[in-house]
Amino acid sequence: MKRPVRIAITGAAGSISNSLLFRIAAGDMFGPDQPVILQLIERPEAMPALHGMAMELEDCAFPLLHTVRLHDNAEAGFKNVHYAILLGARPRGPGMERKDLLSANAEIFSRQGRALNDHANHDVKVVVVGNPANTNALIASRNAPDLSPSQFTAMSRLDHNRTKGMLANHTGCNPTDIRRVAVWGNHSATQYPDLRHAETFGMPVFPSLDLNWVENDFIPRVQKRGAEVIAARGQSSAASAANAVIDHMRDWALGTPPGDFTSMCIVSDGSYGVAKGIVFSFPVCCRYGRYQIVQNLAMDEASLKRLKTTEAELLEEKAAVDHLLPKETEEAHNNLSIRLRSGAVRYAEEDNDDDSPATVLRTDRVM
Ligand code: NAX
Repeated sequence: MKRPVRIAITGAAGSISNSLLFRIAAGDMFGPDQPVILQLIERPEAMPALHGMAMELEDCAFPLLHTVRLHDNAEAGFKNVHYAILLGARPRGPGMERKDLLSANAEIFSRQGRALNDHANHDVKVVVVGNPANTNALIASRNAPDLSPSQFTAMSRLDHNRTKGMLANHTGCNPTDIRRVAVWGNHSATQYPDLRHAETFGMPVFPSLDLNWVENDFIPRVQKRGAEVIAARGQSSAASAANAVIDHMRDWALGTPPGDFTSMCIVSDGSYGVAKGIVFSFPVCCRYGRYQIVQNLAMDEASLKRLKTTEAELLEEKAAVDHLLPKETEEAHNNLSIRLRSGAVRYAEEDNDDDSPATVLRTDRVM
């Protein structure tokens, strides 16, 4: 059995987390031989609900769950973590303008970026899920001068999985028979779900698809799937979002399947002509805990136009928060060569404050 890894989760009493925590503790993220320490972070007013979730975790008696700690602040919650999953964000309130939403979140994510910089493991891998996820990830990354921008990602995996699911449904294939779908751009209605490189059973599928279905049915449906789910169930996607977080982190840490790629929102290095310094979803391959953008995919004019549309939206979001982005990290974000400093995961350091009141489950298991 391996030594445990530390995973921080913000917004841990929320809906996505309610599906996510139990799957992580069951071993779905990092495998059946990887024990986990969960460092759960919430707003002070949600701590009682979080305590209830910790009790339920304990009641599952998961063999891989080493310790659960509850925190009402990011600084303590990010201490020594190897992975950080940022779900908590300020939702859009009534009458709130887009720029108000961006600034409210800028406050949360700049603090969290600083806290990761100061307290997390130096190789921490971060995924931002809370919306607007791409720009929130950029804000966190820009506030972490000692970490590499390549350690910060935002989640487009739900969009990627939706793309695959809809293609599977349309063609009658099993999703495992589909490879090389991609999602480009912002996690918003401007995203571009791209089937042009997709394969079913190892053969290109695009030539056999009706272009009218792709352009007028499939693409808008993926782009607006979040709203479709809300309209149907009165709540936003939760279980599918949690599943996507599992897929995102697992592939980043353990690698994408040979011959396939996935989609991750990462700081752009200028590939495919995308502006540098924004967090943009690209097709990526992961190996040894690192990712690389898949290069040299043939892009037709219609695809490039869609990339420009979603890039314009991200540049606009960035402009709205630009005054909050520290200048000292601008250069590193505009001249990025994408590689992690190290793909190695260092395991949980011993620390001597495990008796703090934040620890609700301490098993002291021999692992
Ligand atoms: P919930 O409202 O159920 O839960 C959010 C939780 O975050 C709440 O418990 C709240 O107390 C907590 N929180 C807020 N600010 C915090 C802070 N500063 N520190 C710690 N905790 C904080 O939302 P849920 O359905 O779980 O969704 C979470 C986020 O994911 C939302 O922003 C949502 O828009 C976003 N989504 C992103 C998706 C993606 O693909 N990137 C898809 C699903 C989802 O819509």
